[in-house]
Amino acid sequence: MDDVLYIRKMAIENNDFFGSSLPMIASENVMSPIATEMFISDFEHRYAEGKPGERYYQGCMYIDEVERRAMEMGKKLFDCGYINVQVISGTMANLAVFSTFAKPGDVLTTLNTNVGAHISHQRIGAAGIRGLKVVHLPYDLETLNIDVKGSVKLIKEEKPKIVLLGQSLFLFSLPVKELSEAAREVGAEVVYDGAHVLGLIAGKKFQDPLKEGADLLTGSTHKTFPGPQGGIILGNLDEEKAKKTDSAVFPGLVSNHHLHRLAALAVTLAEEMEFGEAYADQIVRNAKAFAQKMNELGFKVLGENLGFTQSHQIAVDVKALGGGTEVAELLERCGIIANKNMLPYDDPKKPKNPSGLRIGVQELTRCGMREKELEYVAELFKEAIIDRRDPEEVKRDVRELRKDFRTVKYCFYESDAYTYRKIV
Ligand code: DSN
Repeated sequence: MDDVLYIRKMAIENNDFFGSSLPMIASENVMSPIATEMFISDFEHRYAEGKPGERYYQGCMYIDEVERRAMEMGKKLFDCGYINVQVISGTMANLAVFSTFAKPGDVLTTLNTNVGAHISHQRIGAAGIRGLKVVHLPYDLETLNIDVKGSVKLIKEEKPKIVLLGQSLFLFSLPVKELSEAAREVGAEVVYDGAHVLGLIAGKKFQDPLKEGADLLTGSTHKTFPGPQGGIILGNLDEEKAKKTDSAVFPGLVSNHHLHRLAALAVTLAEEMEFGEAYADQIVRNAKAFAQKMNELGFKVLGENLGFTQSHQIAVDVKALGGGTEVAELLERCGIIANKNMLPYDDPKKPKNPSGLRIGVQELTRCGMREKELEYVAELFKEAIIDRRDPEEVKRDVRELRKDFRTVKYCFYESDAYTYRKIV
């Protein structure tokens, strides 16, 4: 029992910690209360391998309804003909697509990690696990974006099977149209990894990659899309490609597809249809206001001449202020949670002490903060990092601010996101 009590104590303290801090990791979010409820439903205990109505188990009539409804809502929300809601992570969504559309030895073009691409796109990640030859697209430090001319040339020379677009440090929309045209010429599939911006796409506040020429949109469902940790694959595929992609997920990579997650995803899809546009709009407003204020307060925010950001993220160069590692740790002592991040001019072979910080506003926005509060958060960043005010004092102000912003908004039943729900 001691171990159980200890683990529970850790969980309660973790709730308290995040509920009294400023969580600004760009890949995280909190679920709505009804989506959260799905995690303690009996779905959590069950298996449902196969498709709705064609399961390998009995007892699946209720999850069949949930899965059918999730698929219908997802296709409607993202305006597409194909969806897979069984894939249990964004990395697995990528691996399923890599396995469907390329074989070992084939070329995949993508960005490198220092310019923001995800590890699953790389030789050390899912792309390498599939045995793909990863060739990096050139990047333009002026526009903080893919170098279109160089990339078109590279795609024509390398003739990849997959042109993969999308990043984890994701500030601006990408040249999907231009690169899709080049990809068509060499018969490559265009895959857009929208893990970070999925909620902004759903809310129509970011480019719609499927409309601009991408064949597939992969993602995770717990960042700007504020659902359970999990994955999703969307697109417009013919029947044969759809079947192959589904088979890569099940029976390829996933046995059971975590039914409580699926039910929470279904709830989140329904809530996004109702509240997604308002939420995405406020996220982007908040990110821009926060970036502008940080810049005014003396921080070196990337993309000044580009409007800083079009997404939920901002990137700040803190090399002269101690470097990404030191500054992220200092912020943690102040109750502000963000992560160190490589910036596009950092050496991709040295990720341990990068120049930058990546900061996301999606969770604070979800809890009701608007431009005014984010501008105040920027002031707290200045006090912590530039003025080097006592971290305990900054933390007191953080706690004070947070008290009024713990309720999950943009959903049907608003309630505190961080209260630990004790069963006994
Ligand atoms: N590594 C995550 C991120 O923070 O962006 C995505 O998987």
